[in-house]
Amino acid sequence: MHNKAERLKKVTAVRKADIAPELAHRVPPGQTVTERFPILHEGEVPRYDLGSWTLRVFGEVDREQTFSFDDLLALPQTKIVCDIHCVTRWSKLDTEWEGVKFADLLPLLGAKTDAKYVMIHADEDYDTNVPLADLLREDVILAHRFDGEPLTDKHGWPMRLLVPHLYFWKSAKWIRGIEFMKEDRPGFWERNGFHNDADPFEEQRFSSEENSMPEDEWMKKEFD
Ligand SMILES: Nc1nc2c(c(=O)[nH]1)N[C@H]1C(S)=C(S)[C@@H](COP(=O)(O)O)O[C@H]1N2
Ligand SMILES: [Mo]
Repeated sequence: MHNKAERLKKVTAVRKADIAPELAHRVPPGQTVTERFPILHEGEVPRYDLGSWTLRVFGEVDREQTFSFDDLLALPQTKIVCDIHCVTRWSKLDTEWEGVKFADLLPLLGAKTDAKYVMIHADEDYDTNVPLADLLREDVILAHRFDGEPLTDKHGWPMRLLVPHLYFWKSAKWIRGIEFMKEDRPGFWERNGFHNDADPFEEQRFSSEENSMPEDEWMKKEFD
């Protein structure tokens, strides 16, 4: 790891303007870098018995299917190192994850050719929409490990989606379903004022200009 990256890690919150030039291009506008891992979600942290946890695949597919945790572990596993960016203005660089690449899973799912959109369903009553093309990027995985360890409950154990190139609300924790759709449909935050596309480098935070995000919102939340 570079010295500057090492130094950066000692600081809790670094504004983009204060970040080393060789890292600055990785930090989207309006974001602050943290070495910590904020915990954000609606509702309670769900608890599971791994043996009865399932991931249901439905909608525009040839036939509905259900995957167990072991089914997913039996598939090729992919490690990803990526930066993550939350709409509440924190970014975290060089995060390490492991799981099943969405592109590796897709051939098993029997999605119909006109299913261009996906709704990811998660507990508790969370959902988020992502175009299939975005899910097919090389670094999109269904993650079950973070930083060399199984996911913690609060970060989405046993399985979460990881879509590094979009704001982190698209990276649903506690995923339970993948629904293929012909037409796009907004998920939870997308129905509640957030941008449908969520590209952090384009600052696609909100669906309306009237919304805003205070700079220190995330610092009031829980962290690892
Ligand atoms: N099931 C579920 N997944 C969720 C959320 C949620 O409320 N429920 N919140 C999203 C939001 S807004 C963010 S920023 C990230 C936070 O993930 P973290 O707690 O691991 O940092 O989870 C996303 N995934
Ligand atoms: Mo978020």
